[in-house]
Amino acid sequence: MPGVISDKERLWQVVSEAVDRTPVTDMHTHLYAPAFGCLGLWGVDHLLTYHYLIAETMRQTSLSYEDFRALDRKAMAEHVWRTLFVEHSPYSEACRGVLTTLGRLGMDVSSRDLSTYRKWYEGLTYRRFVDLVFSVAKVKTAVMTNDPFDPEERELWLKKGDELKKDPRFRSSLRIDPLLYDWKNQYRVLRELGYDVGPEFSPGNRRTVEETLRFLVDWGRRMDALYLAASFPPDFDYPSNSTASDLLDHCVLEACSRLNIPFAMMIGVKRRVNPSLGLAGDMVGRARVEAVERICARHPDRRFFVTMLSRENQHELTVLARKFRNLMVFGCWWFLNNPSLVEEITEMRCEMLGTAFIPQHSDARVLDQLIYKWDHSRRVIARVLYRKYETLFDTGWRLTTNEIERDVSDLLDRNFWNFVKGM
Ligand code: HDL
Ligand code: ZN
Repeated sequence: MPGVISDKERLWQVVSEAVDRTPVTDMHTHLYAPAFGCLGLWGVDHLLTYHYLIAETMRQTSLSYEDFRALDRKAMAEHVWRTLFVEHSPYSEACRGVLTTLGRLGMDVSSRDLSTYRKWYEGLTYRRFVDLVFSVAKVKTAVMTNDPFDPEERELWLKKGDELKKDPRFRSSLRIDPLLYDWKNQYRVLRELGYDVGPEFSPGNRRTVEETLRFLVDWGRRMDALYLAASFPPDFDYPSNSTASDLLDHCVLEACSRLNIPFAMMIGVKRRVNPSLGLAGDMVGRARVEAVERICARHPDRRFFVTMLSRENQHELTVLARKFRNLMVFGCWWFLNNPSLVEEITEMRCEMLGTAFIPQHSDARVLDQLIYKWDHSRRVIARVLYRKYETLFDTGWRLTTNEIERDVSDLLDRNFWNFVKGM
């Protein structure tokens, strides 16, 4: 066969280059296209005030939560820099990520001079910076988390509509946590938007069911959403006597059917265990994989992206994916997005799912983060994939460069699009 790889040194070279160069589709981010204006976060001060770094700073500073929150963005960034990068060595994953990003953008990280980093960004626009970051990070598409229950974003969709969808590098997902878990307040949003829903959601209230379904389909079409998504607490169960379970059965999965798109479930987050930390105050909890088993079994015609937040859930979830072809496991989410855990989880998935999973998403909130989140993940994924191909090589099996590039493209890009399209 042409291009057969005949030794392990060449094998490593082919694997590492394929993983390093393959443009990725990043299926879950909190980034925004330039048309969303100030919703798009970028620059070194936003990098330094990422909620992961705020959680780490608050462990090392004597400042009270209130005094820290009262700081303006620049002062907050300077406090994080001083606390985590000057007074202590910045080897945590989120700290290292800042330095990887600045270095990959061409700054002299060894200067340790925050003012020179800030100066580097001067004169840049967000739009121009999108071009640069997508090129450096080799990201081809970033899927946004679009929330119609966020008043600022909702207004943008109502006023600017299709203008928000013009940049093909940014695609939408329709995020519906508030509908599932805060109906008593959020039903008012649907009523304001012209959907005749009542203060209680019950399957017996056909008008509310039909109007909620109409809302989901209308907004899925408005956004051209690639999937509907929600996060779920550790105690999520399905089916269960709960508004969330009823909404899934009577509205959400039917909307996915009419839109012919998957439903993404991100399971195992306990919101605001420490409210003083804001976004940084969320916790992980072991969840019920049986709930995923039951929803996949009860809805064989629906497609489910699933990621779980607890390390303890990963083995069961991987085995479950072997049982249900309508289940696509994705990412090493949030507290799992650390090299030691990405390595463990990715190896387990390779061993049980072959190439039929999506190893990573960035969850980036600040545009610059695409650079480090994908740089760090690619290195681990390359190491794991090399080990898999090496054991294959030891059996006498021989691979070609094209085959390895095919597999890597499946993992980092095609698996996502094929699952969205139901192929
Ligand atoms: O619910 C989610 O989408 C999570 O990813 C949260 O946004 C979380 O705050 C986060 O950014 N994790 O990386
Ligand atoms: Zn997220």
